[in-house]
Amino acid sequence: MNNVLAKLGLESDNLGACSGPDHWLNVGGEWITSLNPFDGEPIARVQCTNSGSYESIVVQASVSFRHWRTIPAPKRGDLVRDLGESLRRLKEPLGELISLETGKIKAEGVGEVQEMIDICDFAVGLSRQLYGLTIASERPEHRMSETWHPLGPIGIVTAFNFPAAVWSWNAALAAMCGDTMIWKPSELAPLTAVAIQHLANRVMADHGVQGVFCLAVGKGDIGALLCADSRIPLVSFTGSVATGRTVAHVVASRLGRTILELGGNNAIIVTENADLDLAVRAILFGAVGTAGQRCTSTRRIIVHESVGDALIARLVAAYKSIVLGDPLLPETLVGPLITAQAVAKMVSAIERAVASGGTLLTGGTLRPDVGPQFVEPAIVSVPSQTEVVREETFAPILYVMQYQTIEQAIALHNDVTQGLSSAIFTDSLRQAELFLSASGSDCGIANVNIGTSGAEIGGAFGGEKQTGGGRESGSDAWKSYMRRQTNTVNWGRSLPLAQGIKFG
Ligand code: UN1
Repeated sequence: MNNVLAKLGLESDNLGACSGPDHWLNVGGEWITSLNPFDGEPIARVQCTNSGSYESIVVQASVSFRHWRTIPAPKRGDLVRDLGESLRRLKEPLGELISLETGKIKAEGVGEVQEMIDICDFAVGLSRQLYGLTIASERPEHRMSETWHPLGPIGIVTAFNFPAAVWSWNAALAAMCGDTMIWKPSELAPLTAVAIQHLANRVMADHGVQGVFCLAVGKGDIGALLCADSRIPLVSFTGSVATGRTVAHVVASRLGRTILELGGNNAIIVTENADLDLAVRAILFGAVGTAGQRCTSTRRIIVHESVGDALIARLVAAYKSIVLGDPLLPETLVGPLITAQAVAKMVSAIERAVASGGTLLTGGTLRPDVGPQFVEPAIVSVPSQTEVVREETFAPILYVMQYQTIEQAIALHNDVTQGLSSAIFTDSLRQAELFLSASGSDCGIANVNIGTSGAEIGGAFGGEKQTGGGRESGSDAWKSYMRRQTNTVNWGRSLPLAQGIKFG
């Protein structure tokens, strides 16, 4: 069996995926094999949840919720603190497993675990800050306030590319808020989920609770059950726009809530006075980091025509030095794409971009000599924002367009259906502030002189338009995991009605 699985306490190559410490095996569904995208070899098999075991998981999460919601929030924070501590201890092997299963380089795998640790710390702090407002009542001897209560057992559906951090953004906050949860991970990264569930099981056992964190490995069928299940008041979904639309529709039809983190088509504007050294480094990380498979990856560059050629020359030179290879080796900068279909989509997008007038400046070559799912990151210069440029292709393709005026750049920037992350590189205060103003970027995240990816957990993460409007992680995103109650207390001896109504 693989060494890293043993380091994470997973004793077998055949893992049942489960809800709690007693249910590791016999979850009843089909077995799926987690493949290493680097060489296409199997890592281990995981058993999916079937509809029967799904039912017992939801019952467990519902029963556990009734107890968990009564535990004071700072005490719930203790559990999240211990989750963070175990992640600190297992940062290296868990980061390695993420790298093995998703193909992202190890530095990014370990970075993802750090992101989990950070959100746990954040949630622990928040566990003493679930503040509600007090409101001035219009009636004498009355007091109004807002109280935040736990919401229920929630559903968390995550994607392959951040198989751990995105769960933790939801899970650390939800657990601290008093919710229990059922996690449906991507079927492309089930092992990472099993390892994390294993760790969560131990933390829950140490605290004498169960069913706060539950896992239901499966394909779309399990996601569909969660969306249709009226016992689940909130479904947090990360994935494609197309699936997100179905999730929104199904959950809304039972009047449930969603948090949607869907596609991005993130651009960087590089102005005539930008620091090109900074811009090139940020673009490289944004466009080829995680092999272009972040929802925050940089996909479009909108550069002022006076510096366009200089920027392109530097980017092409930087791309030539990219080392493709085994994600676990320290010298590797870019690993494989997740599947053969992802490779095919990248190749076809480049072909379409070229067919619609684009010029392939570098990359795009298949590299079977490195591994079956390797393609060199590509830069394509395009004369205008054609259809393919407006689509999100989950691969390292960078489209470059040139502009003349900042207004034109912002218009191009916003002329896509997605609205997740954005950036401007400029030394002009006016241009920077314009980009951040109401007439600037229409995205949920807008940065100045840093790239589109690699957000810190302290801010609310999410985007507008077809990105879905959800917010996770920092700031006041915790409010989505709770229900708000407006309380009016009459401590006097009369019963004045609001709006001055006299009744009887
Ligand atoms: C994602 O790609 O789904 O900002 C999340 C970033 C990371 C999270 C990406 N902190 O790039």
